[in-house]
Amino acid sequence: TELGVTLVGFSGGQSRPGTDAGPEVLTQAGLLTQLESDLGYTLHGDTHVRNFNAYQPTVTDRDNALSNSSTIDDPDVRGMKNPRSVSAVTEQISELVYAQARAGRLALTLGGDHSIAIGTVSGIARAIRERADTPNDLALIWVDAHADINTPETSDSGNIHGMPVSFLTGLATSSTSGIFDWLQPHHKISTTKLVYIALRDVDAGEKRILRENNIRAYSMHDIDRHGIGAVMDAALAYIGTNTPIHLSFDVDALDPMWAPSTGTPVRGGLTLREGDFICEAVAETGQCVGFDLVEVNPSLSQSEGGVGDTVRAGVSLVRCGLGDTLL
Ligand code: DIR
Ligand code: MN
Ligand code: MN
Ligand code: MN
Repeated sequence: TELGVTLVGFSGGQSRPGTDAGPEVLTQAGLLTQLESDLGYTLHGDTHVRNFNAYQPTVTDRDNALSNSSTIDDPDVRGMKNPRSVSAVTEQISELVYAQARAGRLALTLGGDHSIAIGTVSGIARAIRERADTPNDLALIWVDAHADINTPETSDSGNIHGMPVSFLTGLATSSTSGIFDWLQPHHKISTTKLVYIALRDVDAGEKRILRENNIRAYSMHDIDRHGIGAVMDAALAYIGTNTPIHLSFDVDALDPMWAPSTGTPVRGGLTLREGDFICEAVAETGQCVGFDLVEVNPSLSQSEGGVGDTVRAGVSLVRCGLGDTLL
């Protein structure tokens, strides 16, 4: 099978340095080699990590152009931090991932912070609309402690990694030049095609958005009550067959016991087996067209061995999502 790989070294969607090194530590652990030798994938795309932190957006604003600053002059807009940088980087990712998905390849993206999903999901949604073998629009399964559906106006942090789903669904829009004005209708997904799993830290404004738009969400409470097997059955039944699926997995969906090296850990999360099961269940459908693993930050570790634990968990999640089976 053909795999389109995109390795995104980027941390500008949040404020803690180090998550740009996620793809490096995952590949150093042998992830891509395992996908080739154990799972039989043929790899396409750039298998070297691209440093998107160094990517300079074109600054058209005259005040910014006059600045002598050596760093990107990227002032806040509507409270968003690094808006031009995140917009430019995700636009690039969207084109790269679009090309992989358009060619019929399963698009694997390693992040990087979760803002990069503005690029991955938009690129795949667009490719799926053009592909004759995929009659239905893309569905999105978002596995995360957080809903990442703040609009710039509901966000307390201003971090764009807490907003990707609002831009992808059109709940947030921007017509400011250079700030997500590249997002077209063909890049977007319907809120009816969105399913959350493992939520447990959702902002008040986000809860209102989920409720008002009747968005399908399975929290940790639902997983405790019904078990991960029943939750995945319900999630996949809601999406239906013949619908391509993108799985965007934030490693902080796992309990910090399994994945401590991440920017915003929240206790009370998934066990490693529950996380692997989610990925296995999506792989089993045969409908998976895209997979992101994001927010692995090797600079952060609460305990000795925490980075190694997190990387091993990440490798396991990707293997399971790409069809590795236990027997
Ligand atoms: C919070 C945290 N809801 C925010 N979001 C995180 O900043 O909007 N997402 N950590 O992964
Ligand atoms: Mn996230
Ligand atoms: Mn199609
Ligand atoms: Mn998260």
